[in-house]
Amino acid sequence: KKLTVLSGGMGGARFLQGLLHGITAGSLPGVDADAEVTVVANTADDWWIHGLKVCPDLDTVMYTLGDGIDLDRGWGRRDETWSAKEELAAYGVEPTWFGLGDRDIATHLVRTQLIDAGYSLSKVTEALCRRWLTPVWGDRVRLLPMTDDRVETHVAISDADSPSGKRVVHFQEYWVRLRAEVPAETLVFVGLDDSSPAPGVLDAIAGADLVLLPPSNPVVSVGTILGVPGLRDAIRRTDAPVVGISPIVGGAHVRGMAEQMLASIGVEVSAGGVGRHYGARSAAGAAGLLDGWLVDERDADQVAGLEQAGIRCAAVPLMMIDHDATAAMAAAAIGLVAG
Ligand code: GDP
Ligand code: FO1
Ligand code: CA
Repeated sequence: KKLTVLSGGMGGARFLQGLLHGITAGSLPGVDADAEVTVVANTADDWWIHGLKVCPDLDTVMYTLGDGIDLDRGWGRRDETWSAKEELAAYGVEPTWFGLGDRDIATHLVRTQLIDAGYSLSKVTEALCRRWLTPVWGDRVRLLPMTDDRVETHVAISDADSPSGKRVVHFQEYWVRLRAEVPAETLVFVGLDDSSPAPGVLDAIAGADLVLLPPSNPVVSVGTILGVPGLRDAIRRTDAPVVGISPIVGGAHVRGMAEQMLASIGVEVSAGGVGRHYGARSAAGAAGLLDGWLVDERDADQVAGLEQAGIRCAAVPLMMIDHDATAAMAAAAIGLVAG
């Protein structure tokens, strides 16, 4: 079996960890232990900082599945030290609000050198994954950037000091410095419309036996992946069933500060709102993607409406508290579209 998963950072990575746990344990219906998982990761969070190319979602997935992640922070390396960050601050170098750990910096140095030498982000990611994924998963897990092209999410916020009354900041400044606390007036996905899917991405969707949308951010993670020209169509056309898992539980993001993101594109912050935003693949003439959608038990009242919209739906526990709970979510997602 071939499974293809469109992933952001923390939500996607935790889901993948549980999914792989379920595959290894043989607890997923109809999925054998040598199933192959292709991860298509969001790269619109990427940016250049201190001369380094940093890819937070790729690295979060890579470190998580390679058992190098800092579990408390959810990003960056375990057993991290921060000498380089302190030294940069001592020089007065901005930004001081974005911290690159010493171990993490090695990843960005390798990546940046290879990019500067002309290698594509796909090739570079493959090289980094030879350290992190191959020893653990062999050929069974592949991590692909959504695109090799430069795509960056920028956010327009209001700024009384600016003549236009507005200021546009990179997603990282919005997320990390501003903690996503001020309204996101407009999201601008710079370069997205002119990007193309990275090598292997469309094939991974067309050739999949199952496509999963993990509980990743629907706007700035899955939304940007779907915005790569050709990608949404590939999902609509694949013979594989497409199932998603709601990142919204009981009307709010889990461990999240992502409310502004859905609000900025006018989508209701609810499990049903996000399910309808992705839409039913069966709906005639529409751009929907989903055959199935999982909501949390607390959102069971939304199931009937989603079913009516043409999406198979079930309400199950959706908190990724441990590998078993997350594997059970994956099993429920697969069960929803089996047979
Ligand atoms: P990011 O790139 O680090 O923001 O991570 P993702 O985009 O992959 O995932 C972020 C989303 O994960 C947030 O919107 C959360 O609501 C969701 N999330 C985090 N933990 C859980 C969980 O235990 N259950 C569910 N259903 N969603 C979760
Ligand atoms: N998140 C923070 O809240 N503060 C940081 O200083 C920070 C640094 C950082 C460095 C490398 C990296 O890969 C991720 C980093 N993150 C940091 C997390 C990350 O940028 C955001 O959570 C995501 O982009 C949203 O997915
Ligand atoms: Ca992200």
